[in-house]
Amino acid sequence: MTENRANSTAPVTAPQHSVEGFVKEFLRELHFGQGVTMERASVNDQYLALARTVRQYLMARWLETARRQREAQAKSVAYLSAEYLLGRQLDNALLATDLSEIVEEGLASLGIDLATLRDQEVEPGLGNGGLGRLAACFIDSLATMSVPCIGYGIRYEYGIFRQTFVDGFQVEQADSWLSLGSPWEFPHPEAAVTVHFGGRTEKYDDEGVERTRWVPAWDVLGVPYNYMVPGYRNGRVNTLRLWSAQATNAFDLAIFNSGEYVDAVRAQTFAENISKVLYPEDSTPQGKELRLQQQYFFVACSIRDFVDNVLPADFDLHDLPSRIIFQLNDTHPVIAVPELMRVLVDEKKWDWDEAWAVTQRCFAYTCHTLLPEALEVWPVELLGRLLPRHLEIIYRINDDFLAQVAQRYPGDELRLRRMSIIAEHPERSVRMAFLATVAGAKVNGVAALHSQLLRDKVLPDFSEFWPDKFTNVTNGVTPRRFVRLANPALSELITDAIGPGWLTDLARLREMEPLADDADFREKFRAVKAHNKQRLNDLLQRRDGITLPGDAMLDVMVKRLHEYKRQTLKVLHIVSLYERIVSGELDPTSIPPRVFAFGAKAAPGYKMAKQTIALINHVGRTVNQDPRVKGALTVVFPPNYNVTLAETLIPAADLSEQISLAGKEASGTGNMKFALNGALTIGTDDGANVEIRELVGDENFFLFGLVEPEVDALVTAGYRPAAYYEENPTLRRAIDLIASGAFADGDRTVFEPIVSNLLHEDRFLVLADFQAYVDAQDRVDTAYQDTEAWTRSAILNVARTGFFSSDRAMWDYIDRIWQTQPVVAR
Ligand code: F58
Repeated sequence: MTENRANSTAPVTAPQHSVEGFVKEFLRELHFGQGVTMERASVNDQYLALARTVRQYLMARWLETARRQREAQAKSVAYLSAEYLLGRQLDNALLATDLSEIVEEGLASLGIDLATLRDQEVEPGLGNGGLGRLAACFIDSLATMSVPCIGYGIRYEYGIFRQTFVDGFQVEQADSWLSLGSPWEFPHPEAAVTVHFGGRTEKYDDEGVERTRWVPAWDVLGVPYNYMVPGYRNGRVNTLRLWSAQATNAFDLAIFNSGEYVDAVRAQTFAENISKVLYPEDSTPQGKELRLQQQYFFVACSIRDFVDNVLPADFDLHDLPSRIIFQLNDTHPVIAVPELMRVLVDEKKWDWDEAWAVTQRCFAYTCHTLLPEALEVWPVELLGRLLPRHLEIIYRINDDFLAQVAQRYPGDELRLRRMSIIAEHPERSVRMAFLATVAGAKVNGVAALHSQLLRDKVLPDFSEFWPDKFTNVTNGVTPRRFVRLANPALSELITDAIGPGWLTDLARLREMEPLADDADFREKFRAVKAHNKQRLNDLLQRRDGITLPGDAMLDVMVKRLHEYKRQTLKVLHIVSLYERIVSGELDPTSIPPRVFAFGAKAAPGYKMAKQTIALINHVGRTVNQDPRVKGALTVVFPPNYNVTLAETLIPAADLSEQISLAGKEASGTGNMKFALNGALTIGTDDGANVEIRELVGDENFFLFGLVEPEVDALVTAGYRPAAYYEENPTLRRAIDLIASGAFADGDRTVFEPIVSNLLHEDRFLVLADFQAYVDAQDRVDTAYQDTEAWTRSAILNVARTGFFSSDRAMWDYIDRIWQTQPVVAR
């Protein structure tokens, strides 16, 4: 008995860090976890057993991290994000535990190929693009830096759709990433929390104090699913907690008793829709009711979880700001602000001012956009119907805030209207970015230029009112996934040159700078690129039956399809080259052979974006089949661009396309990944491109296009795109070729909307930047022909972009916003 008790408190230990130790546990997982023998095991059985074995190696650290954190009572970051674009988990876990070699050898001894099992994993695509991937990079960095963090989000049953092409047009398919089992998650149905919706509020007398209570109409259970977030070989494993919606068991007895059993069940399962699917929108959020339900659902669960489960039972919530900072990843979680107020005022029965003082210190807000149409607003009617108490709270926050403004600017009615959290037109609605700004202790943009424009253009009244509230934290990416895992050959080269320290201190890449002048090193660097191109070729062959021509420049544009990102500009360049070769103006042997690679998903309801995808595919088909340009120009567009594909595509690239209209891309993070993997950028003065260029130097970056003030001036003066068409014969011929139906079997109607949009509207100034872009591309061609100079520039791009580690970004957040501390093992 005593012995048993002693055992029960013994520390959890990991399996032996050896080939034998691994094989033993792997077979146990196969036999007792999957219930199969080696002879009968499918690849999926083997993958699941492997994943569960690897996770055993992390378990002791995970439990220890939690224990240490409870003891230290340190301040935590609660990252609130509706999206986490995680990418595959297995490789990252192998890297964190330093198990790759052991596993490879152990599996081989059983006749299993690790690479095959790797490919079995379907990546959790619980995000749309940059914003979701940023969240994943941030939690990786915090774990690696031993900073207490809990990521909160939604466990969508269906992540971002799987993209297929039918006749070159995008067709979406459901992403059932859970269908073969998800070995990385730990469900805790016993810890489910209840979330309420709808109904009404009522006043009541609470011992002489008038209080409000919410009488909701329906509810739903939030079941937490925990995921390990391992730090890089530092013994720390943080937690990502994603919420899944489940029906409560409180069936409506009235319906039940009337014999309508099926209706009663249906009404309940309705609630489960909340975490069913990720909205596949990029940049333009639709004001859909289900979306607001998702937002409230996950933040209500998260606040309840933190207050009731993470904090000790006797914790005095007045000290909340010393224990937590809720970082709002864009406006999607902003409803957390009135929710915390509701908990403090209605449930804990605090005074309003007391609650507001605490709430204001618990939140900080990151804005990820500059597009006005991307700023979330919720109609008052909808918010009031779904969350009546929260609407009242928002009104009160607004009243108090406007009173403050009125005091500072007496009689300035217009200012009050501009700054009100409630917009009156076109319909009465809540401006979530304003609410976040009023409630947040800090507001940050995601690149230097973006933060400046955020202050000057998006929230000028607020930055005047609270100049110190605004700050910048330039985005970053995790070097573990996007250099070490994605580019093992480059990683080895770097480590051979400067030692292994760079992986957790990326600024040390600077030490490589002198090697740019070392011919031997350049040779090795080129060998790495060639190897990565071969690896990409193998993948595309297997995946899509695409073959890349050997020895061509690889020019890559991968990101969501959006007009402001200007994939159309890239297409016009390709069409123009094609036209000039076919018409005899350009000798195809005078330019280096190029592969133009695209990867992009379009929001399913975004017509112009879907048309652009079709245009790229149709241009590709024509160009690739035409013997006159064979070898010189190749267009490839593998479907379903995702994190997994990025990890093979980016390391192979020579040229990175970052060509958004100046002042529109908040930051970009793909741009950082390319530079860190030795691609040169052709880009506008936009987002983090500005900082990349400053760091790598003008001579190692192909800058083109209007700068933001010029864009502003041109638009104000009245932009007329047709003028560029009329005056530039090269541009005219390219557009005419598209208009002629040359890429649509002679059908002039297919791409007419794109052509007419370019000529008559062109919101993102594609035509205005066309010539500058073509000129910059000519400079690229010339530069690429000097192999040694190009390689030198590529190496300098790697050496000088260590700043873009998400570790650095996290230090900046800690320093400028969070004021948290790492918790290190004793
Ligand atoms: C992106 N935003 C920015 N939004 O466009 C990009 O410049 C930046 O680098 C990145 O955030 C990280 O800061 C973005 O990805 C979305 O995907 C939202 C999804 C939900 C609907 C609204 C857009």
